[in-house]
Amino acid sequence: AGGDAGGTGEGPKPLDELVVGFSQVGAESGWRTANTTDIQGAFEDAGIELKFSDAQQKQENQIKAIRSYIQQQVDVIAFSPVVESGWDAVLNEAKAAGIPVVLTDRAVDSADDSLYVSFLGSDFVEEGKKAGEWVVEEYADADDVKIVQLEGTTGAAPAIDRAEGFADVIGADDKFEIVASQTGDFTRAGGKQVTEALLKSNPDIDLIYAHNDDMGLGAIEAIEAAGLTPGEDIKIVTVDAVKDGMQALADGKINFIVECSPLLGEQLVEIVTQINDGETPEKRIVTEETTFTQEQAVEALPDRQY
Ligand code: GZL
Repeated sequence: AGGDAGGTGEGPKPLDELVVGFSQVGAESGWRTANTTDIQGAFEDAGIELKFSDAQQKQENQIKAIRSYIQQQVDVIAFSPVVESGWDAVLNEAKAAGIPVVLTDRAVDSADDSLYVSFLGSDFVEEGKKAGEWVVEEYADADDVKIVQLEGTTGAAPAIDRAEGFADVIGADDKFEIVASQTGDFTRAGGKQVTEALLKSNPDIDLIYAHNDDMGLGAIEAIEAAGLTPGEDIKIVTVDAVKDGMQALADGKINFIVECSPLLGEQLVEIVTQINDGETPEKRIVTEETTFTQEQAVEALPDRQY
């Protein structure tokens, strides 16, 4: 597999000669494992070789994986950057090697957007706003609302943007107060530990806004361990809409979920084939996603793919 995919040199390669290197964040959440399964399945269906590495949520492992794909002269490199910053050096090495890079799921904050061909993933600010809009509606008649925020991985685009979108919306009314905000690193264990600690220091909170279902599920365990009823004594809003989150929503333990689709495999294959054919993919491709109330979760659960 030569360094230049389609665009220059000998023109489009047969798909069974294409090699793509993918660096995945890790396996920290239900969303992540669904994302991995979908991407691996899409490349298998397309008959395109996918070299895959799991970085255990460490940026240095992703940089090592990308360098290894450059050494192997893969045709395209794709990755979901665990955090936004610190990528320019390795992305310039890929550029110097003539290997196109595609971002999936999360963004990088590089000023130089020539370092990647396309960014495929959700609009996380929009997701935060959707969560905020539900809170404003839900507490329309309340005088003051105390909120705990469970943040995703520090420095990760979804954590930064979901906090920004949420704050934009609830910031319009000072009856909403985020009394504590801490990272649970997108994991169930992290969500449980942080909630246990924050319940002790903030016994009278009304709502938990968790940046993903897994931290919300951890919060449920902590709330129940404290003898309280999740979804009633303390309401919970999360993002993702993976099966376990949707089950908790249907069971009334979570109150609202903003969907973040992990099903990026087919669109990533499409981008890779466009690059191979010497075409220029869209620079920014935003995934389609919706929101779920408890009633909608009961309806949707039987058909959920992930
Ligand atoms: C969002 C993705 C986030 C999910 C979490 O696109 O990056 O990472 O919301 C996952 O569940 O850990």
